[in-house]
Amino acid sequence: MENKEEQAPVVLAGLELDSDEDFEHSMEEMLSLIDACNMEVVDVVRQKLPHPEAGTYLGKGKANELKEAVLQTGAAYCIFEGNLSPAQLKNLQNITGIEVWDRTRLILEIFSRRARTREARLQVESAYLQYMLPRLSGMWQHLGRQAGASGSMSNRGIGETQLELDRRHINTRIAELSRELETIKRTHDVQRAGRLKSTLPSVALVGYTNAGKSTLLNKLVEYSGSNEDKKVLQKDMLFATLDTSIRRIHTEGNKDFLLSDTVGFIEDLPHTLIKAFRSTLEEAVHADLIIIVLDVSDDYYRLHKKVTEDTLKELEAHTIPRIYVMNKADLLPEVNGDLPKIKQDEIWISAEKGKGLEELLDMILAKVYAGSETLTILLPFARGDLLNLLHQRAHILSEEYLPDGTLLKVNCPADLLDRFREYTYE
Ligand SMILES: Nc1nc2c(ncn2[C@@H]2O[C@H](COP(=O)(O)OP(=O)(O)OP(=O)(O)O)[C@@H](O)[C@H]2O)c(=O)[nH]1
Ligand SMILES: [Mg+2]
Repeated sequence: MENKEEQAPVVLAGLELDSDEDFEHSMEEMLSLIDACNMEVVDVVRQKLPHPEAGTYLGKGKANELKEAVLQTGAAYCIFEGNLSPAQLKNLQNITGIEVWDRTRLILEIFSRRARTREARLQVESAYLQYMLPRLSGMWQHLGRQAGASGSMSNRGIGETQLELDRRHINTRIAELSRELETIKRTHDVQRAGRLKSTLPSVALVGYTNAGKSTLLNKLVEYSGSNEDKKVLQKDMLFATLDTSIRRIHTEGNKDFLLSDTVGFIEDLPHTLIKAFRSTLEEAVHADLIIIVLDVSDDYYRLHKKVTEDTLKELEAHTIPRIYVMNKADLLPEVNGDLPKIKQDEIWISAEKGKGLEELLDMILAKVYAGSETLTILLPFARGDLLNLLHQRAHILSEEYLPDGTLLKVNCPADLLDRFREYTYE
């Protein structure tokens, strides 16, 4: 890969199909993705066609124009807005003489650069290998040419033997990775089960990349006066977050909950990546409440909302209750003055300016502690475990020691009601 400091020059190519209404938006998003990969667009080649050309994606003439642009600019990569078939990729690489990436390949590259934890690294490697597998022949053809140039062997022989070896090698590695990931997932499941049984309701922040999820997590931690001072990275860059972070949010009256922040979504998130990141995203799947964070200052936020909802469906998390946070509302002059604005399950806030945090917390608590009831109970002294549970989860209104045990008046969360009914005291 290129030196990280130096931005690799890129020619961006886009094909506008008749059916594609959001082409301009996709091209703009490509600029942000390329930027997130520390590369620089030096030229853009675009074409309008009813459908992609089978062999070269672009039309023949356009493909030659692309080659010219590459020669003129000295670009190191040619990146396509859409996704290319293995054959198209190979042909375009031959035509331009440089490395050709499609959108999926670019997103994989960003993920691989950002992956920090062991789990994220394994997930990205697995997604990358699955992507490469059907595209290997293009790569070996390239190597074969080099070997052929030295004149000692037949291109075909080297290419094909190497290809076969590589396929086998990669398949073995993919299997190995899924075993390792499965082990990590089991550990997570056990940890999650532990949290579910003994502690607090869980709330997950999800949404399009760059919507402000990490900013909101940091602000809520700060606002709740929690002493967890470990901030998560918030940055104006696509896919700043790749791992899941969980923080405990303190509230008055013992209504604490766990808040998680995770990898953002994007339109057409490559399927291999969704699959590979499933265990990272699993935190959202198991939440009691999902907060969908949207950047309302983005003209395309409705599209982002749909992408988020579709991705949740794919993760089978669409039945979990949700709140919609319309974030970055400070950038909308018409509402900025009177934030927060609340409409049913939607709340307009500014995470960055800290506007609407209190109201959002109220909405969260109303949801996760919905169905809670005030009970008067007498707990035998022997049930210290249950007393602890109440202290962790319930809002304790009064507590007094009687000869037979502890008499408590509590606001008990719905999921615990059954466990305490038998101790109710008239
Ligand atoms: N004006 C404004 N900017 C905000 C607000 N919330 C977040 N931002 C900015 O938006 C950018 C992205 O914020 P993040 O919190 O990193 O977004 P994210 O959703 O975690 O993004 P990924 O981790 O990349 O998926 C940062 O530059 C923030 O400062 C807001 O309420 N108003
Ligand atoms: Mg983030």
